[in-house]
Amino acid sequence: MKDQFEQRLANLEKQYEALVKRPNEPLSQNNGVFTRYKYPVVTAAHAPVFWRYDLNEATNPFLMERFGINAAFNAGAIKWQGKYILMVRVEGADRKSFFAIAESPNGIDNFRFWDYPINVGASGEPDVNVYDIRLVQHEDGFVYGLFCTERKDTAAPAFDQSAAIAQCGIIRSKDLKTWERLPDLKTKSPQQRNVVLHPEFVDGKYAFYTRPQDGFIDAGTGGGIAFGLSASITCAEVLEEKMIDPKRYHTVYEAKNGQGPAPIKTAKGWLHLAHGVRNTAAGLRYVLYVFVTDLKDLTKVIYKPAGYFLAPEADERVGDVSNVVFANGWIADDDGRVFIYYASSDTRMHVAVSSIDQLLDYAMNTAQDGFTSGASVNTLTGIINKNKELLQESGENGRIGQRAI
Ligand code: M1P
Repeated sequence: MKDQFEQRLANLEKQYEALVKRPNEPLSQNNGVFTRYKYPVVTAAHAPVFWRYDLNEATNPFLMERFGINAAFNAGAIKWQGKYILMVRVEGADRKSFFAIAESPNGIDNFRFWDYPINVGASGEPDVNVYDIRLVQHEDGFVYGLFCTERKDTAAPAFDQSAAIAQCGIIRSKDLKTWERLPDLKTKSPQQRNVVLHPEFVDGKYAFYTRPQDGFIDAGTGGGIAFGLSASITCAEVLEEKMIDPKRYHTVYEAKNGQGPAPIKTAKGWLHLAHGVRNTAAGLRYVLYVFVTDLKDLTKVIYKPAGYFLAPEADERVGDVSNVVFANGWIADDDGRVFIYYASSDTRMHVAVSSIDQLLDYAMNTAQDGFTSGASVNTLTGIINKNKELLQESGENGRIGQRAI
């Protein structure tokens, strides 16, 4: 029995080390905007062996899993003391999510969880579930984590055990290890998810991207990305939410949308990553899109390419909630690269690498949505005409033109 226990433990540890140390590889095929990587960067299997198993043979002779991990997804991200940090939404077999930090030396592989999950403390009524944290290094000196805190909707009838109320929880830290819980954000909306803190003060106030919403799943009259200010962060309250990026008919964000991570400041404007949701016969489809807001007027969208920036592909399409990509973390590195951390199908984390230059080029030079098929045909015809002219000028029309026709 002892030999079996030890053999099994040795195998578990070997497999774990092989997974965590596996080098990642960029995929050669890309669209020029970003490069995907071959392997997910964090999965449920990245949870340490000493989280999942009681390693004492006396109390666990079969070396059974005692704490199942179902998924590792929707991570906030920050570069901290030279390391690439993901604050991952880890979901146990019991469906409860919690946050745990996984750290990598290079941002693309070798992500390893810190020994303990994060204790977010409590503010008023205990959280039943917490998820989708956005990490922000604010100019006030703290790192903030804004996340969704979910509690049972006690006003719902007893037969409905799914009804929940989502609101924005807030924690802050100066070392990422100990976190101070602040009171939840107050807004007029009955439901709040996808709330993000802007990294700078605006008019001397804390600025928030919110997502007012009527129901827990259904956006109702809400469902767009809004913007609001609060004089305080220790008693944060946004009295007025100004809609800056509303949901819209026949777009990839027709049903609802939400701010991704905090925007990145660039010379051309604030670069935003968001998710858009539309309904299909197969259920909701979540994709990512990009837009840019004005440096002076943060509520003014100045560039917004049509459609999605990144959509679920191949294995990413399948998981606990299929046909979903979701991003609440990215890292703008010192060399101009941007590491975009996205989760697929509420199951695992991936990275796509781009740069500020590529993302701005994409945002500024990709046609915006014309909102009709005719407008799309006009955009495409414009691209073809310009290319034909170019090819004729370069004298290659015969060869390439034939292929095109
Ligand atoms: O299941 C897809 C996503 O659904 C929710 O996103 P939203 O608030 O936009 O509807 C969240 O629960 C998110 O965690 C999840 O990935």
